[in-house]
Amino acid sequence: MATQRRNPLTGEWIIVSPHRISRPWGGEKSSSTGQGFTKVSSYLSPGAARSNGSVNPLYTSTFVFPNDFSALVQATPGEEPGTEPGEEPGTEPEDELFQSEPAGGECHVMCFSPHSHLSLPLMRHEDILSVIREWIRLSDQLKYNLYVQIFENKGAMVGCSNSHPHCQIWSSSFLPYLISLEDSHQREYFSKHNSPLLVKYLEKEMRCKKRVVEESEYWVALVPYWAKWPFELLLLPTRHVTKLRDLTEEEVLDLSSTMKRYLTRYDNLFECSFPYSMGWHEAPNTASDCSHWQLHAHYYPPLLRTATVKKHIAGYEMLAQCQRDLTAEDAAQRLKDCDALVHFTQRNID
Ligand code: H2U
Ligand code: ZN
Repeated sequence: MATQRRNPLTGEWIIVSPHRISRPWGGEKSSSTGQGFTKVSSYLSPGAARSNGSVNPLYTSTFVFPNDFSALVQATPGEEPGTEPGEEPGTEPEDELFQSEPAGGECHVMCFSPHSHLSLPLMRHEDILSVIREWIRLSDQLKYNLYVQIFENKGAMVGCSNSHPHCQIWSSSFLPYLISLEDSHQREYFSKHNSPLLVKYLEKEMRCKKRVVEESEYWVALVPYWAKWPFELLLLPTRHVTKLRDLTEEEVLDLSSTMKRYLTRYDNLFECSFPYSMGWHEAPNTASDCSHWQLHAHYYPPLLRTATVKKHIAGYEMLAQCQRDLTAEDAAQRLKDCDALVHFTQRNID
């Protein structure tokens, strides 16, 4: 029988129907590598000319630059794009059916390292550490905006346009919709139980550990009970932390090795460079108390059965409710069965 599980961070319900997993697949198969780029793009490499003509420095570690095609730009007073309510026939300025708000902000791109062929699981600990330190620095530096979203789109399958390993940082003058949803659910839980939702959730998960994939002194990566994506992961600190900048040096060091381990498992699962969209969710930069919020990162990989068969959010899922075949517990077990230390490309290399 199918069941439904509730995501307490968003209130969304997910149908779990494991009996469907064995259905035949005659649909789309994607590139066999999971990276799927038609050609290697050089725009982000050291010394390369970007599409707007700027030339990248000969960087040797991480490299951050303002996105040449920023979706968000700092608002200039009096200059708001688009048609405002009241300007269209039949709408009033305060019409609730035609609401709009300014969307100011800035977007940056961060190249992880000078090496175009090294994704995070293949990088050295100290180089992963530089990426983490840069995430912390940027989130702190951009905190004058209301929210800083750090995210990585990895692989062409999730719409990544450039094969050079990189992430993006969008900081906005407004609270993005999903953050506001998670904020209100965590706030509500805190006012009812006097404990942060995700702190309590981890406490309960650690009693049975059947969804825990990676565990260290300071971090846990697990397939959440309510996972929507087949091999979704939720990364949580073992202590209550609201912002990236509040992490201790020990937690930062440990994060670099924990990340390397679960990302190696990801790549080893289907022996491909595992595609995903990931992002940090830290407490918003609102003046109010944020003790209800627990720092976390989400990993949403699109792959379902092999390196080439992708989960589509379409049909019933697009029109009614999301559904998964593989249970969160089975997905966690499959990831746990993968090697966390040796990447499949480095087997048999002395
Ligand atoms: P994605 O691969 O996740 O799309 O990120 C690459 C970003 O890099 C994308 O947002 C930016 C694109 O706008 N970019 C530049 O700013 N300059 C370039 O020359 C190439 C890509
Ligand atoms: Zn979240």
